[in-house]
Amino acid sequence: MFIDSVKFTVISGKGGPGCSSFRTEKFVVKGGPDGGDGGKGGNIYLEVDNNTDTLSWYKGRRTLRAENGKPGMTSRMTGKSAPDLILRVPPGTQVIDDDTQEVLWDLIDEGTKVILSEGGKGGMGNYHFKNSRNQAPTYFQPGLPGMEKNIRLELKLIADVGLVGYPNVGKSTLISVSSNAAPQIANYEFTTLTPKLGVVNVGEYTSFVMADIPGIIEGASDGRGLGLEFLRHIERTQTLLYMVDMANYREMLDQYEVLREEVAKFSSELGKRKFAIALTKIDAINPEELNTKIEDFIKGIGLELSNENAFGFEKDKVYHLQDTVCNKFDQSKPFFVLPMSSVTKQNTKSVRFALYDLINIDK
Ligand SMILES: Nc1nc2c(ncn2[C@@H]2O[C@H](COP(=O)(O)OP(=O)(O)OP(=O)(O)O)[C@@H](O)[C@H]2O)c(=O)[nH]1
Ligand SMILES: [Mg+2]
Repeated sequence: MFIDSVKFTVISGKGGPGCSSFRTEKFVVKGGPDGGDGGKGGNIYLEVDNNTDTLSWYKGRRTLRAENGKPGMTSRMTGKSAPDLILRVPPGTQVIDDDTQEVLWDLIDEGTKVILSEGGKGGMGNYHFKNSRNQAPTYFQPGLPGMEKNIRLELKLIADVGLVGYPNVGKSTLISVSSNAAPQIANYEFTTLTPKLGVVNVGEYTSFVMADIPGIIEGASDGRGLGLEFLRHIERTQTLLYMVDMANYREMLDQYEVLREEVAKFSSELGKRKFAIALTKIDAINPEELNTKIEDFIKGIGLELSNENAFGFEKDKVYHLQDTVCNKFDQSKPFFVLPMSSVTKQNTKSVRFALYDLINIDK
């Protein structure tokens, strides 16, 4: 599980001051006080909105203010109250008072709305202060100030897809080209030391969460390389994308078999999750050999090539796609085996759409 967290200060609106004025009309001598009340300052609310799934809107926003109420006016007219500021958060957001560390709310259900900070009341205008002793008060109340609070929002994200591959195969590069995450990328093994999450957009309104984790090598379950401890971070992901590097000194089939084995050793559950395979770095392969290499791999793991062109897979490259329309999805086999390159962006969009479909199979 990953935690996304943002901090900011909320300041609700100030109440508008009351007005001090006297009625002035033709033929009315000494019209009494008639200054109206100030309007209320804007409240600040948090509301759960299922259409958002990140806190990224809040990044870089230090202070969020609601507007102030408008001052009262003559003729006992009340000033306009300020509109409320409604901040949308994804379900699962925890709201914490950053000064006391107290958890204020766990916001789970769509539509739940809580008030973070109430706007100041408007001040009363001078007409309220008229009495038998003082028929012409000039006194009016200022509006009450808004409330300031330091807030921290935390969102516990569970990844939908975990990337699994040997070191240096391009896992971090894929997440960087398909999501908002900006992980470290370098041409050496074990660049990624801690898991990172990215939100991958699919079309305009849907997205899923992808987790980049450190590379796995043979013997990882015995502690080689960085071990397998970090696989805990993707223990709850529904799907895995195995990334096999076509340009690696390690044989493609070996990479794949070792990865599957190591993951299963870590957790037989995780080893049985829905999965797919990306063959990476196709730009680094001689185009004449490319299709033969892919074919050999697909056949090598006991699958066949496909020819229906779903998800806009690039036509000149062979691939495998499990037929889930006529047949029931077989979870022990990959949903797709797709060649791609993050550098030339070949098939990267297709990978996003196909993964989104994989996540939603049987949902
Ligand atoms: N030619 C080519 N190089 C790529 C591609 N994707 C990534 N690379 C390069 O491969 C190297 C490793 O990329 P990373 O994304 O850091 O690999 P990783 O799998 O996250 O590696 P670790 O974090 O060490 O496990 C970098 O030099 C990338 O620029 C690709 O599609 N084509
Ligand atoms: Mg990496």
